[in-house]
Amino acid sequence: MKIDVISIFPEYLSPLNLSLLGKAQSAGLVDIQVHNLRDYAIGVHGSVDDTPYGGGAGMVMSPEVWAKALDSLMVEDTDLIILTPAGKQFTQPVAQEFSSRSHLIFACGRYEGIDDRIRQYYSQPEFQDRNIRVHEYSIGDYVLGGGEVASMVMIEAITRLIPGVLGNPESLSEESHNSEGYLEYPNYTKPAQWRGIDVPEILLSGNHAAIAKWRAEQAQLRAEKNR
Ligand code: 6GU
Repeated sequence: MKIDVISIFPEYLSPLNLSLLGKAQSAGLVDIQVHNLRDYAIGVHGSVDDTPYGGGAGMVMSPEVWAKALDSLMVEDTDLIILTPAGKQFTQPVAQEFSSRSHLIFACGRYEGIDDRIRQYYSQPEFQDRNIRVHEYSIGDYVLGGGEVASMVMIEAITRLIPGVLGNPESLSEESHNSEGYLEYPNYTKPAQWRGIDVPEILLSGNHAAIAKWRAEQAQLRAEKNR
């Protein structure tokens, strides 16, 4: 999978080279390229934004600058993901869907966001015919300073589902026991007693069926309490 990320703060995305994703890149499973939007700036001052039509606070990112960057990266079969708090909610099923795509572009907006004509332009039939799909995603109901952290959240959730990226693929089948897509039962490791608190007896029993049943019940209790 090829991933391009476009941002005015490319250094913000340097954690993408660490840990699991660093290894996945070295192994050739994922190729992540971060691009500086300022490299595509126009005009003598090299600005990437301007005041909003209709008035109001803040600045809007220029469609001309964004299109210069996007035109250079767009190929047949690309998913363009625009990060915005006004986007659709990113969830585990969405991560699953994107994990089998060949090319993702993450457009990280700052300020009041990217001129909406970028979404409109790349959604036109000529782009659909080239299998270019445009999406707007949010990672949750709160406002971040920009799309950079949101893009990293999405990239981590998506790439760990690519076959070969996780060291232990059993972690994935454990997760799939739950429709929401993640582990919900409480976990314990040694020591069996710590600061006066015991690990639940059943987990020491070696009775795998009973342990599975207990974990399912605990997951249910937790979901009722926290969701
Ligand atoms: Cl994608 N962007 C921003 N700026 N804030 C967010 C978000 C995205 N998702 C949740 N909050």
